[in-house]
Amino acid sequence: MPACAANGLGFLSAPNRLITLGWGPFFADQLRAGDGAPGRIMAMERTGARIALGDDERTVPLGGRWYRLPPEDRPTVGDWVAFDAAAERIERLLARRNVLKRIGAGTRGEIQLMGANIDTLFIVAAGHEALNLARIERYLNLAEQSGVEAVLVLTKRDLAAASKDQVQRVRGLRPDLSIECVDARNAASVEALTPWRRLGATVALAGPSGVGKSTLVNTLSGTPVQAIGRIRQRDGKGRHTTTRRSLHPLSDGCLLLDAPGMRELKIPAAGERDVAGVLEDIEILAQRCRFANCRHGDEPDCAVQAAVAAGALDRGRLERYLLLKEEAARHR
Ligand SMILES: Nc1nc2c(ncn2[C@@H]2O[C@H](COP(=O)(O)OP(=O)(O)OP(=O)(O)O)[C@@H](O)[C@H]2O)c(=O)[nH]1
Ligand SMILES: [Mg+2]
Ligand SMILES: [Zn+2]
Repeated sequence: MPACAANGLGFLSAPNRLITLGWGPFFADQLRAGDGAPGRIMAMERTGARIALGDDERTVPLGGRWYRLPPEDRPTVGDWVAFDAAAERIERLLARRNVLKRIGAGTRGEIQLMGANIDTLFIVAAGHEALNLARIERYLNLAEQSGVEAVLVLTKRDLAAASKDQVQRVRGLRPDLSIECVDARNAASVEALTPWRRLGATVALAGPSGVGKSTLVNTLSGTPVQAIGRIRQRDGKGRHTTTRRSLHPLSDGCLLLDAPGMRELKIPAAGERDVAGVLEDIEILAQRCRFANCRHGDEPDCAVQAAVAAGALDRGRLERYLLLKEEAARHR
């Protein structure tokens, strides 16, 4: 589906549609004569990069040449590229305004890209439960390092108001931080987020599983574009409904980047250590294993072992992951 057919701005000409995808002089100045059409990466799917070209959308596999580059130089969601329509391939990655990245928790510290060319980061947390200040601060630092404005969005205000005490403590971290409390399912309630929905702006959502990131995307879109998780009765936690990063154009010409929530393992011996960086990609792979309880050893049809065999996943990284899981299971 063309990126803008869904968003009510279909009457715009192709160059204007590019503006609703976040196009601007910073990128236009980088185009050279003979370059193909500019396109924005909306999602990295199993079959390749889904690229919005203004009036068209294509999914193209990433050629092997990209994998010879360091992870930071490979295309990621939110990137602008010069697209060669005849060859159906990405010619060139345009320089980024910024990129949100984190270091995987593994000892080798692999870089993981969370999204490129972001204007605002919505740090999403459930307001009815205890806030994890350490996590919020990590996201605040991440936004600052990348020159991205951060907003704290506290969801589930219909269940309980966020505690004044906790909100005060967040204010202690950054006195000028915008904090918005919403019922993510309610269109009137999420109007509080309108100031950040500027034409061509890209807003990235980050936060743990089950806090309502995809719910926000759906309510702000006005249509169910993303699958929503059910909450487990046992502990009220979400369970990784979203598995890929993807950009969603809204009717007012801004874009939301939805992302999978990250699970955190707590390892008492080392204090509260966040190993989300190691976990996320392996757990996403693991969803394609034949067995739901696969231990990624010698089970048949193990997607994680297949990724190691294909050179897409570092074996040492998998070993560290299995070790952490084992450790966490012992301390549960
Ligand atoms: N009562 C209430 N429920 C909410 C609110 N926001 C989200 N939910 C519910 O919380 C559950 C999880 O929501 P999701 O949007 O799937 O959460 P997510 O952050 O996208 O989770 P992952 O994709 O796993 O990272 C769903 O059952 C939503 O209906 C809210 O503001 N109030
Ligand atoms: Mg989600
Ligand atoms: Zn497996």
